[in-house]
Amino acid sequence: MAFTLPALSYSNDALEPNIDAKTMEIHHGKHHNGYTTKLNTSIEGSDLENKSIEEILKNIDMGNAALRNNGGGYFNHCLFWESMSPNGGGLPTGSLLEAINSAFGSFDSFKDAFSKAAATRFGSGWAWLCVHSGGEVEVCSSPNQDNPLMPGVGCGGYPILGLDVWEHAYYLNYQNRRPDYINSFFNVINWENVSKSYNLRS
Ligand code: MN3
Repeated sequence: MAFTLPALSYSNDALEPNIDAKTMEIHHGKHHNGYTTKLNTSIEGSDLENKSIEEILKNIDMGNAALRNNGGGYFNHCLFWESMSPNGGGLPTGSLLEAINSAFGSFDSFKDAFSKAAATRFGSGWAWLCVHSGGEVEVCSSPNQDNPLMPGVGCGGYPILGLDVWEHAYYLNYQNRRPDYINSFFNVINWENVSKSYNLRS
């Protein structure tokens, strides 16, 4: 089974002014579509065709650049779209909020740690909130299209929230102001989806 580009559950302009419509159109329709097509090419005719993307990434040969970049790019952007909502922002609730408070002391301290991970990732990459089995949460970041499911990357947990800090994710609207983009991301975080993923993986 070939992987397919998932449709967005909101329109390209739904996240404005935090994420502009043109960026969403190009990011989803061109960049994510490109990773999807190249992922399919890289697994064509191999036994990976029948594996889930999680299984592929967990067992990946990090020397296989085409699979690493495009498999990572496919998974990361799927999570990114689900990490946002036009009705997002605010604070998580329930067991996820408890886990965040337990790990960071407060939601504001978590926001600082996540924002710092995103702001200090040199060049292109991602910031993550991950859950470990048992429910502990941790923040980490990774370069390029790597993610913590891959061997030896990040904190080794399961990513439940991801922020793309490649310039293609924000440059049209924010130019060099990555910290402003990071701050705006918090206005659209879909905590309902992140909580669902937390409950599933903890
Ligand atoms: Mn991207």
